[in-house]
Amino acid sequence: MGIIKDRFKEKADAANVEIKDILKTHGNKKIGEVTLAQAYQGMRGITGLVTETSLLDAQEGIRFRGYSIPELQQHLPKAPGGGEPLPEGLFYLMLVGEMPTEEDANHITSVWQRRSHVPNHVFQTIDALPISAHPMTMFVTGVMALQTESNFAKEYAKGINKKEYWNPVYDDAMDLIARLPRIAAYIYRRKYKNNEHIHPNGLLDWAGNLAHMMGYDDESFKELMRLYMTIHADHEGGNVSAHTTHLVGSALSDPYLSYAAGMNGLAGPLHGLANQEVIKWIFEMQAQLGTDDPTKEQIADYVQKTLSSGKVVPGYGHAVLRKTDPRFTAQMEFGKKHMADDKLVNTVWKVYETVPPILESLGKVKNPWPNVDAHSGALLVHYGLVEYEFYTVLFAVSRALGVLASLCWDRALGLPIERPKSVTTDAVKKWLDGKDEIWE
Ligand code: CMX
Repeated sequence: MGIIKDRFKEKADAANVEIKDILKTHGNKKIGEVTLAQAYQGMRGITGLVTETSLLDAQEGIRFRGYSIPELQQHLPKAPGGGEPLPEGLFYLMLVGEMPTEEDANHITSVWQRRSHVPNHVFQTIDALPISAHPMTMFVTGVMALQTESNFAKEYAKGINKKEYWNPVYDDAMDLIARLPRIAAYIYRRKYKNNEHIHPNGLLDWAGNLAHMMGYDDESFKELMRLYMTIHADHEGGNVSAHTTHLVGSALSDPYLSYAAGMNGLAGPLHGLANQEVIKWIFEMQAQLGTDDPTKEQIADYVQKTLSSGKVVPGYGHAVLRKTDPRFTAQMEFGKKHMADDKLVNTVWKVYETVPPILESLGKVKNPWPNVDAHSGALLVHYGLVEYEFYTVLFAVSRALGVLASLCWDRALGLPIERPKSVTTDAVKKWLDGKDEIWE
């Protein structure tokens, strides 16, 4: 087996023993209570999942295996001469549970380089879609076409022992992550750059190579990609993309099917598609106001217009977070370092000063602060990546790191098929009348 695979298996075996012991002694302890409102309103705040790779705190933000984003920026290995973390290192941290050495991160870079070949039928399948198709449609279609390569599906068909499920799932996760930059870049060049493609550079790291294949060879853009791929990777288990990947995987659908399902969820405007919506919203505001440098007063008026037409302000609010998203702050720091005078980036900062008090004044928005999607687009536009419909594809490439590391853990821990209980309103009414107790 490979070095990383061995380390992962060792950790998973130890965790299995520990979890068995916890469940034997404490399995009947209550972890919370569920209210009727929670059942009707998106299951907010119900603790009902185990995801090992990261944990979200409403006030502080995400921690990956205990490390906050600034701590990741400090401790994760960097590309030579670079200042931002290598996503390879974050993947190692999420998978193995320990901070990687530079050698570990470089090892993953070379493994992903080796596994990055994308068979031709994947490109042909993408090419069969009209050029007008949304990049996320092309992306998920490409991933589905790649499912022909699943080791897990082949091994399952042969009758693999359930104790071994984790092994081909691990291989599928590594293969899939390795291949995603090529698929993403292909879609970008097909849709926006006259179908003129750029070969991978075997000397570059995973995110650097993605930038290169898209046609962005500026070193600071590569740094942005490393940061972007790191901060979008995971946000504990309950968000739509992570939960869907986990849920579909629990039916033993292979990692390609599970990840594609999760990314269909990421493509929703209340989740990952919000990153395109933010820039679309700002571009529309600029067009309506006739300026690329709106004042805070003009922005406030535009926000009110958005709200009064029954729309959300994209990039603001969160189901769990109750403070400015540290992923927003990390991007703001990047903006200050690399493009402090950029007008669009400055507009994003002015929006940040304007929107929270307005949302707060509505009295119903639980979190008026910006999330990760409020900032990312403006940084991309700075480098010329103005095609905002593509942004969610970048999010999806990054999100693979978290959801596929989690899927490896799901199978290594032998987690069962997920099947929570649902009820009908009729049953609820009977239960409230004391006539039905079957689901108490
Ligand atoms: N603009 C306007 N209204 C908002 C709002 C926003 N940014 N955020 C929340 N609200 C509204 C909700 O629509 C809801 O209104 P109704 O009661 O009329 O339906 C009310 O405030 C309460 O919602 P909430 O409990 O604060 O938020 P939810 O947990 O239901 O939803 C989220 C969270 C992210 C979907 C929501 O804040 C939103 O729609 N934000 C804009 C879209 C966005 O940026 N999504 C990206 C999230 C990050 C990611 O996953 O990538």
